[in-house]
Amino acid sequence: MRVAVVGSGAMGSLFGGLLADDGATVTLIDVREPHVDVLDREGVTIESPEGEVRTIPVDATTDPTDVAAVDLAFVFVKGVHTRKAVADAAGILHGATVVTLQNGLGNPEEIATVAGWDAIVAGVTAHGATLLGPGRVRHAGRGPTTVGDYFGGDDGRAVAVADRLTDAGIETDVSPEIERQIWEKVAVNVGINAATALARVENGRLDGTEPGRRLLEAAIEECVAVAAAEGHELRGDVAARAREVARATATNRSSMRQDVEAGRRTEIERLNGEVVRRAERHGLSAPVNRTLTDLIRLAGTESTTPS
Ligand code: KPL
Repeated sequence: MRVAVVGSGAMGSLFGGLLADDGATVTLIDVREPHVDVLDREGVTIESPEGEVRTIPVDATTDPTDVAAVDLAFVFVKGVHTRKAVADAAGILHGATVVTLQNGLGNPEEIATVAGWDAIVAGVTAHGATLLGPGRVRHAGRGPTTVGDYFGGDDGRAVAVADRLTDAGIETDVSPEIERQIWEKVAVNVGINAATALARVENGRLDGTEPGRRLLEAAIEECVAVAAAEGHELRGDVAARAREVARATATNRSSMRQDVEAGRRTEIERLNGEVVRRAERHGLSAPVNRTLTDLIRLAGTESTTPS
């Protein structure tokens, strides 16, 4: 099987490397030249959660037009880059099953405009990975991965993707309600990421302090209302689940905090910003998410006038 990974940072390199180790012919695509040089020359080096290190041969390039047609493509760029990345990789995506496990809302829709609606398998993953340096990834933790045929149809493609990933050591199941599961992950990120980025605190402070809990719960309440307006009743007490995640990752710096501190663009427009836009469409208001979004726009490298 020929596989391409569009956006081969930590997660893309990890998934691509594990698939290559399982016998797939994998090309990793990324914009970072030093990273791509090492990947192409030496392969991808993965440190497992148990500390075992191995190097797996892969092809790598910065130019997606270099890559011949594939059977399976993963899009792992950050949501702010999806539109451009899939436009640049259009030649690879045509005819392939295209998988997105990216954070936030709106990625499947953007990818589908290039790859076609039937091609999209979307999902969520709890695997964690960190890029240690060019060509080198730490597989920080394992967790469940769930995929589904995002725009309906039968489960054929999602089942095939789940089987392929599971064979490669990435335990994956298939859900008929994948959009709701994506919303449930989004709600956790909406509750934790922007607040920790703005207050420059570790995740645990959101559960461990009164203002932290208030902010988390208010942002999530608005998110849950928007999901319901879109036909997705999120299960159980979503805020309690997010507080559990904050406790479980108490000493982590959230990804958005890391982005703000490093001067990188954040995922705010795919998370809280998207909640605000969708709230407006449904005649709802989302003042907490609007404020969090505007503060991140002010603090970071975002456009202050997003479309
Ligand atoms: O997914 C995360 C992120 O930082 O993006 C959480 C769950 C908040 C862990 O840090």
